[in-house]
Amino acid sequence: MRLLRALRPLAALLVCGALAVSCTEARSADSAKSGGPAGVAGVAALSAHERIVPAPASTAPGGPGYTLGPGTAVRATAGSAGAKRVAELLAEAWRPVTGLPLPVSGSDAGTGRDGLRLRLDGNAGAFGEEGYRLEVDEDGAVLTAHRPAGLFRGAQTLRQLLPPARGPWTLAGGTVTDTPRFGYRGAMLDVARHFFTVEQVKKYVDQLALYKINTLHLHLTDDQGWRIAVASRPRLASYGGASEVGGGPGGHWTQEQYRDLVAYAGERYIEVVPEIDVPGHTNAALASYAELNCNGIAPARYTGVKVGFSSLCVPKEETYAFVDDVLREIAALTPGRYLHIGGDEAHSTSRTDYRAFMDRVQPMVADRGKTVLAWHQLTGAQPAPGAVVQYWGHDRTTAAEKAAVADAARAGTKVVLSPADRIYLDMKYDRGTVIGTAWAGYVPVRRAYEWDPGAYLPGVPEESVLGVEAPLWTETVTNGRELEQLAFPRVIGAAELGWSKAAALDWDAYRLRLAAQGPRLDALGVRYFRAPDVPWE
Ligand code: NGO
Repeated sequence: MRLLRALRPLAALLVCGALAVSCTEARSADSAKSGGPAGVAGVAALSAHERIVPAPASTAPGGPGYTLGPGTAVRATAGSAGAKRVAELLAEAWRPVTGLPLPVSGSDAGTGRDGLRLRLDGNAGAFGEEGYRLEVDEDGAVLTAHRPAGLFRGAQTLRQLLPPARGPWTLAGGTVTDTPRFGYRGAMLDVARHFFTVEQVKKYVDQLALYKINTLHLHLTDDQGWRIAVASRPRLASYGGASEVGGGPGGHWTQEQYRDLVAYAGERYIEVVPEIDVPGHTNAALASYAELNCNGIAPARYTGVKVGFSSLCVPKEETYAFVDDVLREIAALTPGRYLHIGGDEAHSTSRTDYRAFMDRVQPMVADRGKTVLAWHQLTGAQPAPGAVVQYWGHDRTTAAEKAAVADAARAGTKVVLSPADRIYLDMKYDRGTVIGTAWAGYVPVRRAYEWDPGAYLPGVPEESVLGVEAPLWTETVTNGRELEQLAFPRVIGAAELGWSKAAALDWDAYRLRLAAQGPRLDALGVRYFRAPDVPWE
């Protein structure tokens, strides 16, 4: 058995190379068979490369690996501020746990391979924006990418190759070559139902980054609170932000705080998508400015959890001056491509009004140089050319509603998949879960993982799928611990669905690899749910 194990890296190399199959695929299938539901023993048998989540496109383990020591430095391609920053972030992640100095240098001059080298290679275009190659041998590690984002993703693989909590700090030897399946791999946080501080969101950003998530969608406004300062409409934040579900004090971010958060995410190559939900889900705005109401009377602030009762006044010109003010300021705060305009559950807006509203508002997004993202109800209007819709239906969603999304996809609209009964992180895991809701049913870890985004929605082929996003709505979530309990481990599965090739998605293998993440999550202080369907070590 031991001999077999020792020969496995070599066999994997030969087989993967000869048959031109992904080594990860071959090895996953192998571990699924040998480990199967064997549980904890199966987890212990996993090699360092087999533990990487999301599963890389290909791995070829081999050789003794490199042990970090007091002399280890991290060197980045000369002249690239991006590469140097990735090197710094890697060293910052490792210093506390290893106690090593890990000096960073912005020059990779010299051909020596000692220590860690982060290389940008202008000829490595095949890696695209986020792909990378990581080679580790006894002298050190060389990480190569075409773009700094690829170095950052590869640095997360490096982090996962290091033991989570105890030395010797040996990086497993071998090569990982990796590119993502989808370009959009998101998580959403609703900071409107309950307010979260920038520090809390940064912590979440750090946790998401380790699993190669590249998009953070922030649901900034809803009936219960408006969380971002808008200079031209100050009452939105000062009044509309001072409430939340349950009657707490709420809160809002200044534009400076928001910029800081966006920059923090940006350094981790996570694009922030701000959402201003219109025309429904707008009670906080309607309460702040009376003229936005058709009857000119501002309603009281709202702290309950009902949906679908509020609407901006579609026929009034004031509405568009308001939306334009808000979108102008939010666009100016957004280096990213998208402005999310919500559009869900506008039950108090007539169909005709909804269409008229979207016809006016979508061009405003384009005028600010941004692309429209909206919940899939936008297909009830005319999605603008280039608009992206976010599908949040579930198994019981009507065929007609699904068909409308398929029709839009056929007409060129791209789709982000967030099926509620799969990756809504606010759904309870099971009947024992205390926080969360269950309107779309319970979502155990297995259910959250076992679906293929490329073949999920009838009539929406893989080419139309931009990627996946796991939303966390916070009607019941009031603090960081509850957030982590619901998000982890399911958001890790969403990250893998977005990154790993379809052939690598296999529950029996994944549950072992996920279990192997337990000690790493423990070391990072992530308060994850020890789901019963995963054989945690
Ligand atoms: C729905 C609704 C939200 C809720 C959420 C709760 C969408 C897109 N609109 O999802 O307002 O908070 O469910 O799970």
